[in-house]
Amino acid sequence: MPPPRASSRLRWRSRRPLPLLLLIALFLAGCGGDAASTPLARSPAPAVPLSGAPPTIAATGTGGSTIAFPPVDPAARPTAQVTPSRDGVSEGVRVTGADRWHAAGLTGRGVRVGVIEWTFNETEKYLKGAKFTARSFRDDGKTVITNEAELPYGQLHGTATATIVHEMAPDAELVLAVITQDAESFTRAVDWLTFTARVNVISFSGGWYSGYAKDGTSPMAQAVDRAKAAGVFMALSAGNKASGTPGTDSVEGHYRADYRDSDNDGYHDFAPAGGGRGQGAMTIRVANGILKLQLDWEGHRNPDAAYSFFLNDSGGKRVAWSDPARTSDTDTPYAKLEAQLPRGNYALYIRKEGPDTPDLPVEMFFVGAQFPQITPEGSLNMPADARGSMTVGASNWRTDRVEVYASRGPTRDGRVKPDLYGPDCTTSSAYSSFGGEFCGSSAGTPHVAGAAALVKGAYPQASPDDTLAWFRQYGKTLSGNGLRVDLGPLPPRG
Ligand SMILES: [Ca+2]
Repeated sequence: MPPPRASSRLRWRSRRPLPLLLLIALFLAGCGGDAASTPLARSPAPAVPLSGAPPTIAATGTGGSTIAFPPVDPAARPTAQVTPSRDGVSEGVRVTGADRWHAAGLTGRGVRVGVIEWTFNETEKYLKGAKFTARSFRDDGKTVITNEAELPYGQLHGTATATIVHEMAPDAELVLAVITQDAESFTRAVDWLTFTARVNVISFSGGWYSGYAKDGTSPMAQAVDRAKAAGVFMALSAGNKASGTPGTDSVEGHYRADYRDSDNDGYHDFAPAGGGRGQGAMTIRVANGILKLQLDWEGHRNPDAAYSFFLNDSGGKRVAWSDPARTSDTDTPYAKLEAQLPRGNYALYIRKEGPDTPDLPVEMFFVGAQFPQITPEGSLNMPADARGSMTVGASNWRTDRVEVYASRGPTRDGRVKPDLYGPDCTTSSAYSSFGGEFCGSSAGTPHVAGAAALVKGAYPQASPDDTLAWFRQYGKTLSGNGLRVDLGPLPPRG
């Protein structure tokens, strides 16, 4: 059995074997079939009574009702002095002030949180004391998967995220939804959690990188919008693809450019860092483990265009090349490569296929390599681009700095993302037995989801935009320009 991964984020000096990370839109065929699930009993949410005072917060999100939160005294919020965890509970509970809400009896009781993932393993060990049910959106109905090939983040990732939600909102009821790598299963899971399980919050630490327009129009994004319109706070991870250059410890990232072949050698000109004449190839460093590359050319708009890419070794020999792929729901073309190559330098070439393919924007996401040229802008995954998404980036709990690898917007239609940051590199009971921290937006997202559950428990009338407005009022401004989730002062008793 391979060693479990202690982090959702891949690092250059990763332990062997390099675990799979998501990137992938491996659109598996024929996903369908609902499995049986445990019926959910709905319980009323006890509320902290609203005092009837004038509104102090205006919702600033898109749509949604606005309620009047009672005034609170910001000075009543003590400065958290957070030290590393000694009990396995995430430092994020104390960083965000959730511990103070717990002490006041605000624990998310009566709130239901959906957590979406590819498997939930060892829940009996790590979700002890939590109230939860599980539902499968796989053909085989399983909720516990051990085949690593089906798991973009490994076996414990889902349980680790659910554990953070539980630690943040210990009396919230969890509904664990197991999906496949086909994005269509995500869409079904969101609709079921929203309209059948009737959750109040959804947490999803994952996403897709290719095959869809990153402008909030994909089927996944539409499902997110439906959920939000129905009152669900959608906490979705932004991803960790804003780094991945040599000299960093990150081996995942994003490159984007307009295709250009000014020297007519048949290959995309990679612009050198200092400007000047482009080069026909980019020399990338491949790490140990599995290399995953995906190339998009806005195929949803250009279904007849085709691009491909390949890698040459240092001797000029072609050693790996892309395969054409299409999404299962929208039939959008893209190109992908998954390979295991010896660690070292390789020349990456991108070219157009066929005389009718115009010059289009090309975008590549990579895992298991480092690129000398990267594009942090637009490095979001999907459906973090959704209008209804409360997109969460990673900020380090110790420093309150935005992580250099934290994926960012804008979306292709120019909207700012992420909406919030959540603490990462926190202690995780699921991962700590292996000596690791839980880093990346996968860790930040369930902290935000759990915080949203606490607000919802205190203010059952709060819409998703109301909850976001609460966080915008009381969140901590980060160095690196972002807002880290914080519960803020205790709601007044009235
Ligand atoms: Ca060229």
